[in-house]
Amino acid sequence: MPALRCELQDGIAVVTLDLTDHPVNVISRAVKDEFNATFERLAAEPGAQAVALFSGKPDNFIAGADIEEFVKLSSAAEAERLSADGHEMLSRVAAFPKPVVVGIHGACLGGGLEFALACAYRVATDHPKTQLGLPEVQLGLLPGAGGGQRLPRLIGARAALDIILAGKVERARKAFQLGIVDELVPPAILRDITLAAAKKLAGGWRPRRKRPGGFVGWVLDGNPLGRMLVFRMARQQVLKQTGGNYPAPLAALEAVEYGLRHGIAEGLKREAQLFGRLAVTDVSRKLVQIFFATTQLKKDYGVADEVKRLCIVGAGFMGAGIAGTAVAQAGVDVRMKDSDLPRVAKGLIAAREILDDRLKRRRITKYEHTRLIALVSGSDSYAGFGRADLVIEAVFEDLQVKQQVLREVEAATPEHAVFASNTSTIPITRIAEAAQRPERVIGMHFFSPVARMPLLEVIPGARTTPGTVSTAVAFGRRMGKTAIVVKDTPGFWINRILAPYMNEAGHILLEGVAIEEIDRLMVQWGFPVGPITLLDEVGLDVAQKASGVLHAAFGDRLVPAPVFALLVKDGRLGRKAGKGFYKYANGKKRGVDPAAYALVGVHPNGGVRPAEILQRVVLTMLNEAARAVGEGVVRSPRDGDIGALFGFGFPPFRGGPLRHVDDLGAARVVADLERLADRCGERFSPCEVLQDQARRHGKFYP
Ligand code: 3H9
Repeated sequence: MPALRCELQDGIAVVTLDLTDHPVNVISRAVKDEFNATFERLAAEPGAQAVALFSGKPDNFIAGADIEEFVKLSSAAEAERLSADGHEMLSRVAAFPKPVVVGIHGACLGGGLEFALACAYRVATDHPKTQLGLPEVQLGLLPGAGGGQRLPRLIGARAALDIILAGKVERARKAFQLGIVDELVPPAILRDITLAAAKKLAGGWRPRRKRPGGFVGWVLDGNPLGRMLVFRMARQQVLKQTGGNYPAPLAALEAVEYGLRHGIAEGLKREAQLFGRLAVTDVSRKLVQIFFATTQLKKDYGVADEVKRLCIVGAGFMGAGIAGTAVAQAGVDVRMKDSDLPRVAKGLIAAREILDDRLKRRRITKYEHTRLIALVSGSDSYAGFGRADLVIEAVFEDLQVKQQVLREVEAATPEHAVFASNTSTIPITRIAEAAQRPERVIGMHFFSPVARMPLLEVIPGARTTPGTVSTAVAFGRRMGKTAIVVKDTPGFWINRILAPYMNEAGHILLEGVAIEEIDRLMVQWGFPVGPITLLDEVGLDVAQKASGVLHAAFGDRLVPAPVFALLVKDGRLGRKAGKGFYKYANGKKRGVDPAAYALVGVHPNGGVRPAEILQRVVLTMLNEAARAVGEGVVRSPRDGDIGALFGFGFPPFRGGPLRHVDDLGAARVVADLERLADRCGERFSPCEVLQDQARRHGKFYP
């Protein structure tokens, strides 16, 4: 089926892109060929004075180049050619003898935006679905169809680098303010306004564009010296943020700088070369795999949920976080309940803060803010639960308390309502023992802070029905979360694989390694924060409780390092208490607290070598992850890896713990674990899954 339709309307060639066999529009090789042929024809078409391009999809403009094609690229030269072909097509659009305009509604990303940038005029709808950006670096690539050349020329180097180096996607309004889009219109008049612009341009009118950024913009972007400063600062920031682990942003920076220095033609050549190199790197391959794994996960259990009213029991930090995120993301009616009104009031304020934050960051309008706030209400009774479709409890982590809440909720809610527990340590099947309707009981384990953490673990109990799982997954997704379905075993997936990692950091600390040193090494390895900082963030009491449960379930292998209990006893619960391993003042981390060393009775003395620290903390996590996969805790290595990436920031360029085992090779992991078991103890004994893989050269991924 051809992807392009073309019709003449009042002297304008209206071209519509619609890949009928694909959910979104992408620019594949075949689409490129069609564009080339269409433009060749239109150049010679006397009835067309201008060209206007639209998408035939209801909510998508162009999602970029076809990422599926990247997977098949076998050499840098082939990838370079792909980019050069894109340049050729878009240079033809940019130099087309008749004005080409675009009417954008829906996602306009990567190659889609690069197409738009090559056009003479861009009109976009002000709809929330209209988003524009160059997310290529998120795939370990750079904008390879001229984005790194045309965007800085349009909006200035500073603003362009801000988008390109972070792989940012902006809403239409912001894109308009930045000057990426020429006109912003409601969807209903997109077509008319775009055609009118095409007509005016055909008549000789030229839009006048102000360079954004005013005087400062001129000083920094408009002269070589200012630009040098911009690039130097950008390079420093990239190095700081990527720790040198991601080559794409630096390559993108080079392509932009080179183009501004040597002209667009040379810039495009350099861009193609760098794109070619990046496309075949291991990092890009991993990030592309993560993209596909995440989109596949969106489809699993992909039935529409019917949740219109969400009720929450427990208006504490978690409950309020769930309430605020649910209303902000899913726009549902939310009712909170706690035991007394002051608690409810506190919860309502905390939920509202999430909406205030969205307003401040202009993710929602004032009008939406007011409308959404009105959707959240609270009470100290179960009044209002009669209309609940889903109830999430976030009360004290105690089996009896949770079972009591379950009984009360069942009495107050309709038959169809799902009861979800936000427990992190209690088996769902145990909670459901108190249920009249155990088939409607499930676990929804959110991570703190709910508004920011992207993962949700969904845990069916022994008697939970598939329909209940679908409701929980679908609602989690509406809340903007990536949901993985995990088995009802202690620690589920995330805490199970985090526990040995945190414990090992504790053991190493007791052997005399400085706290900052452990954290620094793990950040250098690619984690967003080190394990000791993570402990402070999670809360030492929470970590102690979770590690206690895991110890009880799995025995000495997961014995908690004694440091946690010592800190908890001293009231050092981490950031929330203003003291933990680190000191905190005014909400900011202020360095390691020497008192923490005194408390655990060690003085940092260098201790274990860095290479051994890395090996111990990483391998113990990989070992536990492999074991848990063997027990079916996650449904696939893909779910396990996505969980680790989104749950606690396992370094994306390493693909996830199971992908990392594959990269290292099970035989090597087993040999290293055996050496560690001899030296440091039985807890390192390689699990059966790894031993088996080592014997038969097996892997988690085919
Ligand atoms: C690029 O452009 C490079 C250029 O600079 C230079 C080249 C030389 N390709 O996410 P969804 C599929 S790099 C192939 O569930 P949503 C996706 O896999 C590209 N397939 O929908 C899924 O397939 P399936 C830069 C793609 O509404 C289906 O579409 N662009 C592509 O939640 C539905 O996807 C990006 O990085 C693609 N480009 O979100 C944007 N995009 O149903 C990546 C999507 O068979 N895409 N698919 O499993 C997105 O961010 C989201 O998909 C989007 C829609 C926001 C567009």
